[in-house]
Amino acid sequence: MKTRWYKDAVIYQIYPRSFCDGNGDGIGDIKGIISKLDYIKSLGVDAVWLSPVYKSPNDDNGYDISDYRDIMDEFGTLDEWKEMLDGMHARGIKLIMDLVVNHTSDEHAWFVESKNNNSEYRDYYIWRKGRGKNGKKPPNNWTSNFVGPAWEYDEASGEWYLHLFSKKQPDLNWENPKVRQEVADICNYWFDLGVDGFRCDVITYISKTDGLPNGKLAIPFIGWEKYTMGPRYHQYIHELNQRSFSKYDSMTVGESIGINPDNAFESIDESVEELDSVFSFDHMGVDFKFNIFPKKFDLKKYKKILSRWQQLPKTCQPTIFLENHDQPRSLPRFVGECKDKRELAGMSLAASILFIRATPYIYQGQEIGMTNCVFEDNDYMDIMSIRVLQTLKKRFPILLPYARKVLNLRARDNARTPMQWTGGENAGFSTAKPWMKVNPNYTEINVEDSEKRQDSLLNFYRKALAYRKGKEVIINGDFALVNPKDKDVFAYSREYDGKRLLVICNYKNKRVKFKLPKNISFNKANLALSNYLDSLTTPKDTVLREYEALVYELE
Ligand code: TEU
Ligand code: CA
Repeated sequence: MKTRWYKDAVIYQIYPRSFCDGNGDGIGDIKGIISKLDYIKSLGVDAVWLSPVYKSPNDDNGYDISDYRDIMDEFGTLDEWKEMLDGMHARGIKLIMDLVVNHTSDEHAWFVESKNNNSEYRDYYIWRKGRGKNGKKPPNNWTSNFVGPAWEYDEASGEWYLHLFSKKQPDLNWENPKVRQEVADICNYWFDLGVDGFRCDVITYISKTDGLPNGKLAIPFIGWEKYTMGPRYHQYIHELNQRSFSKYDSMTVGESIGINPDNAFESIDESVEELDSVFSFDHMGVDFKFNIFPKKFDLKKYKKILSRWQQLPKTCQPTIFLENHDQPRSLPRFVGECKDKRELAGMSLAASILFIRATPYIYQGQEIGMTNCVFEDNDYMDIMSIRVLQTLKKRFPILLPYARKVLNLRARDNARTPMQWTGGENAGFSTAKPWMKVNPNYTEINVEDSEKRQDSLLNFYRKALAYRKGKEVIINGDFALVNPKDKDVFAYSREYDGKRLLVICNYKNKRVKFKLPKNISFNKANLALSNYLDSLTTPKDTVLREYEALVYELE
């Protein structure tokens, strides 16, 4: 039975490698997570999305899985994982695991077997003959998301295998019914152990265009292909839903590149029985062209995109996130140089997303306002950053100075620096030298310090989450942008059954005018939440202070 609990849930994302090190080897682990369960509970979140913890050679930090039914040695054991799950459930926190099934690791037993031409596992992956004389050219022009061709040649069999990410992440062949049954079995294995749902990694990639035709080159130097939302995407996900997701009171969220408000209905409406929700990336593209090249953040555009998701029928559940392990930090990304107003800016961002109709995701460190980090070439640990730098050094060294700037802004490493727990050694993340650079601003930005101050961003998140809980107007209310053309202020109203909410958030580090539209009338107003001590108790035409955020209940 589906209770659709995710409609009133806030989900906290943990990137385990960087969350907390429990055994002093410099790498975050399950023991570390267990030690922070009370902290997670104290935030008021309802569930945790845990990035992959399965066995993996870590070419892509766990997104390359070599055994779907066991835990990575560096992270601990299955018994520790069970202890963690029990600890979460005991606190009323659900667990969403990461399901990475577009590809496996090349060290997965299936792929090792698959290298043998005559094995029944050959067809678990996508093997093709090459083009050109002797087949020494890749089967098509597709490029991997991590730079370079998406095909790797295998001498022994004289064929190529497809990998849309690193060559250590061969793509599974979903056309093979056995592969699809394996995936359902894996999901059921974890459901039976008690997990509450899955975040489905690059799930729209699973069905490839028939015949694997050449794709259009759309991103200079990097390429782009036609492999999202292939012809049997819906069929495969519906089948998985029937074999697994629908049998449990679960929730699923797809990482769904290619899904947008126009085609979302056929993917997430309750009637289609596929996924319960998706992450879309259209709002992450407002300040990065092709997801790579920085451009100026445009709040008007941003609001328009979010608002389009809000207009979907109530049987489609939107999601909202500002950060994850693949994105730079939201401070100062969406709010400009905030300097000494960093926490106020974080509050304005928080208030702007926490009261729309959506399941919000909060990424570790976002709740204390962790920021991007400055990296030298050798600091980068992410395979993507490393490959970009390597390729440029080899082939386009002239572009390096520009690329270094872009990389610093865009790198996934920005979100992966260790969680800043204290102002002490290694930010309290580990007693040993952490696996990757700690952001030097940990002396100033850390949980310990945030706990001490009533007016910290951390405590604002707590207040906001507590306020949100169980409010029909937030879960189900109609959404309308207020002053959509305003380029400084993100304001909106919600309405449900006569109850109204008005949210006003200044995204700028300056004072800006706010005009209350005529159609918003009320007899009584109650200021439910704000980030200044002396905010107006009744909304009216006013001048908002730097990053001022206001939430009103109207009657
Ligand atoms: O991400 C998919 C993906 O497309 C990103 O890696 C993208 O390339 C990145 O955001 C830069 O734009 C998922 C996981 O979230 C990511 O961590 C994995 O590396 C990737 O899949 C492969 O599993
Ligand atoms: Ca460890």
